[in-house]
Amino acid sequence: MAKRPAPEPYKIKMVEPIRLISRQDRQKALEKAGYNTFLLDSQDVYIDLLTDSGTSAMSQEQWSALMRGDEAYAGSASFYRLVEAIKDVFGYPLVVPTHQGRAAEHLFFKLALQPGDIVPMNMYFTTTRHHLELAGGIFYDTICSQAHDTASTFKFKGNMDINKLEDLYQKRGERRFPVVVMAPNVNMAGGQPFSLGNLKEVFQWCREKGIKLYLDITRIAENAYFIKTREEGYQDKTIQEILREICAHSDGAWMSAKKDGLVNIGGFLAFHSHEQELFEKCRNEVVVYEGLHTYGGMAGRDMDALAQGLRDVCSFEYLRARITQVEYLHSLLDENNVPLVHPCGGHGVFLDAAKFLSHLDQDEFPAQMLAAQIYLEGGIRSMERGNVSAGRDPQTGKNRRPKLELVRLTIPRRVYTQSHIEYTAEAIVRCYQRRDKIPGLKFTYEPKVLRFFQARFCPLSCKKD
Ligand code: PM9
Repeated sequence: MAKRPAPEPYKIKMVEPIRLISRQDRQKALEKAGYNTFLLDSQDVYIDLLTDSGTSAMSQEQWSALMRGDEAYAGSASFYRLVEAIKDVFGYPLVVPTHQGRAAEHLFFKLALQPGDIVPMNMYFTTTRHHLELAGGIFYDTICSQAHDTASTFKFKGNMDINKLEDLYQKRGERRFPVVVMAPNVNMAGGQPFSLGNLKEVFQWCREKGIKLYLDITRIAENAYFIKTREEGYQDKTIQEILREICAHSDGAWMSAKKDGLVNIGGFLAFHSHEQELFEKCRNEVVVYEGLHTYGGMAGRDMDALAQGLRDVCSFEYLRARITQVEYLHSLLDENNVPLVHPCGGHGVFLDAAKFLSHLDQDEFPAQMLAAQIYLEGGIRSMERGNVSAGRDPQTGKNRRPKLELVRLTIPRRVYTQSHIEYTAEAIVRCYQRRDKIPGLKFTYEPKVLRFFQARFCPLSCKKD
């Protein structure tokens, strides 16, 4: 039987109404949105599991911090409080704020890469790879093979495969190999963590070769929870100690603060002191795209809310309640034999759409259609993470057909209750029971860049071409 989540270390002070519209209206909303859950209006959504990005509920300490926001254009006190928090929690002394994660990625790759550089990562993330490629870099996936197998129960599927890295390094030819990027709780792999043991090995490998190691610390606290609960030797360490140990094995990082920062908007780049040169370049360039280097696109109040959010997220009791809630949904679905990514990840439950809709070809976009059907069934919004998200190969023009064809049920932090989770599981089980009757999709509109955000589709049987 599914294990009840750990009770939350907080109670609810303010509520936001939600409503379930009729099935007929959901069908109309779906057609209007071109079968793309990104194009649904939030007023037509009952339970919104599209993303954990910018959707957290803030704590009373964060709301109080918001009121302290210093909105000075230059040298805002809120900026210094943010720098202090980043230094305390992660140990990085040099900070460049940005309005969100992709802005940090843009600056980092633009300034750290030269065209033709090779950049290995533990799997890709959509915006990360896009900015890496815009800067002329060449992305390589060097994550461990277990990450591509939804049934593998390996505890650290976010680990980098050192042999793949070494192989790539040996075969690089004339190309530069300046930086390796590792992300904790790898999003596209199902929210899967890396181990500190693996990170240390990669860091050592990079040091020996004079290569930098940067982290995308967007979901670092959730990875730290898995290190504490799964990796030998870390049970007695605090989350903050683990966070400091992770960051000590890197040259710097960027963060989309909209996830583990527990805020609705924000991001930053952060560096250890030996990276002064790259820090200076980013600090110079941020004024072109984001704003002055002491706000980088964020309001003073947002920087204060983030400074507090980074301190809040270090609570083990909070992380345990959050992750056991996600695990509860995973167990309810697993008990009903719904095909899933195993083991359960940190920020959501990932359905294996290739197995769920095994009668569809990957170019009939099973994950896209499954997300649409989950909305139709229960007013629940989820997200495709498969062939549509992966885009087309620029060389061949063909769909990339990634190994993972997933639907992500992303759980916002501190937002939904146990009955919302149970309702969600029941709706998905009903979809699973009628899976044979679900058809595939075809594009009616396909954007050239990050197509999953705005693409439109219709069922294969529809007349539009
Ligand atoms: N992630 C997510 O829903 C939001 C938009 S993309 C569908 O998972 C990582 C690991 C992310 C991420 C965003 C970004 C970009 C960088 N790295 O959204 O620009 O998961 O703040 O961050 C999303 P921003």
